[in-house]
Amino acid sequence: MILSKEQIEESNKEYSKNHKKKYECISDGITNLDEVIKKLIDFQIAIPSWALGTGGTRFGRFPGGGEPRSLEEKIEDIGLLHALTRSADAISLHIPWDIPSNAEKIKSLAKENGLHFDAMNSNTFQDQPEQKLSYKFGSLQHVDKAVRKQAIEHNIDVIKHGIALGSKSLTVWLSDGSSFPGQLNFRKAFQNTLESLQEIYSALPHDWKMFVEYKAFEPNFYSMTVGDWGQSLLYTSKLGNKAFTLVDLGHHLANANIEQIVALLLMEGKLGGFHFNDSKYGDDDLTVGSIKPYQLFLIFNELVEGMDAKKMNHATDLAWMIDASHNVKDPLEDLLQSLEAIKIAYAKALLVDRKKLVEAQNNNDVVTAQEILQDAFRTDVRALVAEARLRAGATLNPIAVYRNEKVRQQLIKERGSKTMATGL
Ligand code: LRH
Ligand code: MN
Repeated sequence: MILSKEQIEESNKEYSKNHKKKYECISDGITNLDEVIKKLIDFQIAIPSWALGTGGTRFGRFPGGGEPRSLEEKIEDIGLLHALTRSADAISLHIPWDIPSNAEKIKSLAKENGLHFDAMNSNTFQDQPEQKLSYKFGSLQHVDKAVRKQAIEHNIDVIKHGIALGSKSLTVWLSDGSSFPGQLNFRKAFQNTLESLQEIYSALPHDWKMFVEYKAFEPNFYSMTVGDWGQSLLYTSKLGNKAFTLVDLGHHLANANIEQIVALLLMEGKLGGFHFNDSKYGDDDLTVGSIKPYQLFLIFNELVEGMDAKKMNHATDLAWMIDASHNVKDPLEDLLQSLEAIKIAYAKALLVDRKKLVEAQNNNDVVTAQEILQDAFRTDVRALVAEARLRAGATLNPIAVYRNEKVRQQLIKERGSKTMATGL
């Protein structure tokens, strides 16, 4: 379903008066206003191809209807998100859930929707129907060299799909690990995994990156072979300068200080990117900023400080991706909320008075340092984020337009109420 420019302009008329008032109110206090708005416009987030349908758990899945039945329809849905927000100009594909039937056709359809392909994701955490050897006891770590070989070949196959689509990176997340003490020799598992990753790494084109995503637990519940940022950094340091660590916000043990992990990975030049989501307990894959918005702000605070210290380009030097699943919400509305939460956290981090903060830190003035951060966090920046959308040709109020245009109803009429998208 395409949203025309006219529909967007028409919809903005209803909200522009209220927006102007709010925007004038916040903008007169900001010195580097145009720079902040430009940065917000340039900041684009990739949408996962596996999160456009209703997700589920082992206890049940309740599809909401109108789910995309093909990669083409997934591109259409992401195109709609981008038209509404001008903030989601990329797709992150998962293979084999979304194998492109005809790469050229898929690439041009994406282009028509203003989209390109971000990181490709391999999958050696499920056995495919025609697969010879099982990944029940792992893939790149497996004690059997033949299983490792099969998994390496799959990753190289995924790179080939990515090259055909113009992607420039591969994300490797491994479910490998163990569920009981004694089941696994940790050292051999690490060495098998490193050796396997080195074979995949050597198949990367010169201008590609490899992201090694860590996770503390699930589906293994005693050890994960890429279990935390330290282990991922060990792999990426041994692999080479095209390998980086990917931080999925839901992949940490309770109360981990993720913003400190981000600061140190950035310092080491080994932070590759993010899978944004939120969680209260485990890898809940909930809407970004819905449970711990202050943590998300603190992460962006470290990102802005650390990237500026290295003169990095905020929009292009790291991979910004959402990785969420939608059990009770309309997937597209949930993704619109996540996009908004990410831009809000970034906008607040851009408002932090860095000079005063460094001064307070150098004077061990703890209260002032905390007040400087909380002042930015407590600033309502929604009008700034909306202004960035408006200047980029998007809507002032994406969810309202999505509902007023009865998008889900139209998708159900077009695709049916029982369609199930591939993915989690
Ligand atoms: C693992 C993960 C990984 C994806 C999968 C869909 O929990 O975060 O990034 O491959 O979700
Ligand atoms: Mn992830």
